[in-house]
Amino acid sequence: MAAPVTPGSEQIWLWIGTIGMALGLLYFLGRGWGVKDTKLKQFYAINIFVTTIAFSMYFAMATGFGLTEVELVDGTVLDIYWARYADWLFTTPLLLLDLALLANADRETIYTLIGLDVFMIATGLIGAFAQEAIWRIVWWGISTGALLVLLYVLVGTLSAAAANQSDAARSLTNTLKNLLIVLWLAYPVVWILGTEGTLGFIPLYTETAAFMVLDLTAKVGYGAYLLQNHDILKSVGGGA
Ligand code: RET
Repeated sequence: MAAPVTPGSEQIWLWIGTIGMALGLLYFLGRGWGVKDTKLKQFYAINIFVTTIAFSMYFAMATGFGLTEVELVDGTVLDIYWARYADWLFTTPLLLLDLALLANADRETIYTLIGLDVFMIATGLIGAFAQEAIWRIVWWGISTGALLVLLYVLVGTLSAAAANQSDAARSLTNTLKNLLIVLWLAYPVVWILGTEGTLGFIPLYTETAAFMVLDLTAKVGYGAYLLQNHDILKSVGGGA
């Protein structure tokens, strides 16, 4: 086991992320508290899970537990926040589930999306720990390929579902889909330009800030926007 590593000046962003996720969690808990409708409840439950996981992983990173060092074959030492992958491994499938349930996607499609998503995060994690720059970039390519297939399947699923959705549900689905595509595509860009990619374009300080803004928008922003629409969420999949 590597010696403990202390976070550098990027720690400030990790604390802001921790507080932001805690506030998001409290907001979802507060709003979801008295909800009786079972469909609506499941959306609250998903977003409460997402912010709970993210809060704990941000806390782990801010306090140094979620950080380790990876030594490359050329002797370079990288600070790697492994806790990000633990967060994403569980939260990204849940965020996809929000959209899939809204579109009333079938079980096979949901499993396909989740399978691709887990593969994407797992291969990204391998990339983050690979000891040769070239293999890091190759794993990044594999993970990004999975992301592109995932987005392709998602767009196809959502457009097929559109025919059976109310106008309001379709428009909410579209807004969330566009938000998801833009945000999720930014992750591999930050990764490859940041410390993980070893190309040295973005320092760890800036990279940490960028991931924090993306994480808060993709979790709290996206969830809060979704949960503004109680009437639509109650009527998902037909019925009242
Ligand atoms: C990694 C590794 C490099 C290649 C790709 C990646 C994709 C990450 C994504 C993460 C999404 C996270 C979200 C978090 C919510 O808070 C793992 C960076 C493609 C898409 C939405």
